Amino acid sequence: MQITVTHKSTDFDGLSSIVAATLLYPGAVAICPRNVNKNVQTFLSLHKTAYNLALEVSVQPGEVSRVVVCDCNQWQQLENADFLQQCKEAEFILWDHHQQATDMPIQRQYVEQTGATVTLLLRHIQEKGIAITPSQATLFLLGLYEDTGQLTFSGTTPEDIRTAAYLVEQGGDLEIVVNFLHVAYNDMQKKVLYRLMRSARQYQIGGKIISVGVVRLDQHVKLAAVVQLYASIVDADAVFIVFENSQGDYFVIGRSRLDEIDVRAVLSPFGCGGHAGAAAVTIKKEKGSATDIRDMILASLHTVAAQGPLVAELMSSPVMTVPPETPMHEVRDIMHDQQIRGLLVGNSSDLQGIVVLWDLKKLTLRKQWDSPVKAFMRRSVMTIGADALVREAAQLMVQKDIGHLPVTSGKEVVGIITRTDILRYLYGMV
Ligand SMILES: [Mn+2]
Repeated sequence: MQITVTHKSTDFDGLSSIVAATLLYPGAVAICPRNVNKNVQTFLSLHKTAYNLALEVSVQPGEVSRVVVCDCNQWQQLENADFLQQCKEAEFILWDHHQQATDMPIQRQYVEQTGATVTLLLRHIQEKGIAITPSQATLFLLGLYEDTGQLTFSGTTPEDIRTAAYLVEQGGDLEIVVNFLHVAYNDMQKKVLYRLMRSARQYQIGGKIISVGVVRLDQHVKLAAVVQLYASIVDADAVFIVFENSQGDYFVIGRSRLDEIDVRAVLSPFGCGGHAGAAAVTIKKEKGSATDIRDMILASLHTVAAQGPLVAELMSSPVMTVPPETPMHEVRDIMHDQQIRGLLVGNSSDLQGIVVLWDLKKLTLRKQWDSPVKAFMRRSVMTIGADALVREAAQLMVQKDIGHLPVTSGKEVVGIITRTDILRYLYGMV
């Protein structure tokens, strides 16, 4: 007998992966854990018979010839771990998109960083020309959409998006998908959300908005959905919530919507599993108080956020300046000849102002072109340190709506960084 298995607290990616795996391994039976997420439970109560699922393995361990593990790679995540560990004759195969090393005796593995595990399985299903039914396509689409936040999470790959198109072509029903992805929040979840709204604090780290909160819980609550909702309400780039249970242990959930904030890296000092965009970790109370844990997360955030190119690496240097008495027609000619959109006024140790191409548009009278630049320049000039991160410069430009930032080292102006430099950086061209 061949079986396909997935993690407890089964989500749609886990469920769709064990069903997809039965297509790749004909004759295999998908074993659905008893402990599944609420929306998966609701879906199954209506669709159970549409898929060939079993709730338990009906044979002896010695009769299992193959175990296909999907969407998880640790023994402790599996419901039937004890049984499976006795399947000494079985070939173990892993299909997964998580990156941490497995502790199972895997003989063959298909592990890649796709947005959902089911994408990997569907690549092979398509290559082999195996047909899928509309109800299978709908389930697979649910798995794909849930794990990629409807194709919006930063871990979503082009292949995930192509796979979504393929599933819709095969009859995947988007209306059903949206119906089951929508989660209704229960009273306890709402309470946790209110507490989060009141207690979590916003920090600005490396130019990003990070929200960190501590909440005490006295009963079991499904937290991931609450944290997700909280993150979208407060509009933070990343959130980390420390939940303390009645025994004093902690459960930390991190969510990020930016590549630069890898929540798994931030939580890695605690031995965390998960993805760059979504990770969670259990921490024993011996590690310290809830505020100690929060401070450790903040310290780790500073280390992770401190990574990235510096303004000094991207700025133009040396920087061109003109004296305040320079007539505007000369300023215009310099900008034209040098193909620059902004010019600093004063000198490198005494910055007096800045004039940008836009300011020239205000000049309508002929005699204005003979007036000195000091009459038209902007006097309050925002600057940034050469040792700041490029992404901090980007943040400042967006906040203040400016296109040029003179770069300082001590009191000296040592360069300039422009909107164009930032765009080249953001699009990965440097
Ligand atoms: Mn998954």
